[in-house]
Amino acid sequence: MARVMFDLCGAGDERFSPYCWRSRMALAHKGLDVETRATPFTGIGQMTGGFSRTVPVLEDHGARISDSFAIALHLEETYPEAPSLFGGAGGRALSRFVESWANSLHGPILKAVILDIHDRLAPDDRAYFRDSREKRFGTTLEALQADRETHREAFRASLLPMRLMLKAQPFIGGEAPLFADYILFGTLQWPRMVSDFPMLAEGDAVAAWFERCLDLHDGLGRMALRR
Ligand SMILES: N[C@@H](CCC(=O)N[C@@H](CS)C(=O)NCC(=O)O)C(=O)O
Repeated sequence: MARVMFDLCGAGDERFSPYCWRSRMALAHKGLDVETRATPFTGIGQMTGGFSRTVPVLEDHGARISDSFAIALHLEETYPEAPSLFGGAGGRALSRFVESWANSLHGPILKAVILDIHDRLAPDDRAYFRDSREKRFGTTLEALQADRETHREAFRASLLPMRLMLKAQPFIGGEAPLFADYILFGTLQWPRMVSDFPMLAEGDAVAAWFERCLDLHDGLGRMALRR
């Protein structure tokens, strides 16, 4: 296979990285086959030959790209005949805003499921994850997740712009999804893949949009292995 994506994995091969999901969906949108290579946190540097400290990394016929947005730009430029990920320069620029906004949701999500993420990891990754995240937050994973309802409430309140937008159109891209949808989809697929703690409220228009996204590309997101 000439196209390989290094994809973060849990101990049971769960693929849960929000950024990797953005790239998986972008590749599917373009109709491109890819071998996704299971990559633990502690294997990223070595498996990518020192190229990147983060995943996703895409190898595409000799090109090597890290960063999910850069991967989408590469796909758009390299495969212009396939369905567009941005719908033009304006859409590309606006997607940067969606990226920043979606990334701002990662704090409350992470705190709500941080111990669940830890528990999905292989032993080496568990030690690395606990050490690096406890240093970052200055407290234990247990203490962070103990307050998960509060973090979830903050997260749900932050979704208001999306909720209001969905009154006018079914996707951020309009009538059909664009990369901007995959950005937020990745953000929400992350807790779904590692935790039974539902981040979205039943009956929320954002939950309905997320369900639509799970069905895209032959149910790529819905069929992903969860343990
Ligand atoms: N801006 C990057 C962020 C990638 C990123 O932070 N990936 C995480 C996985 S979700 C990672 O590789 N973390 C490595 C680590 O924490 O050591 C992107 O959009 O791809």
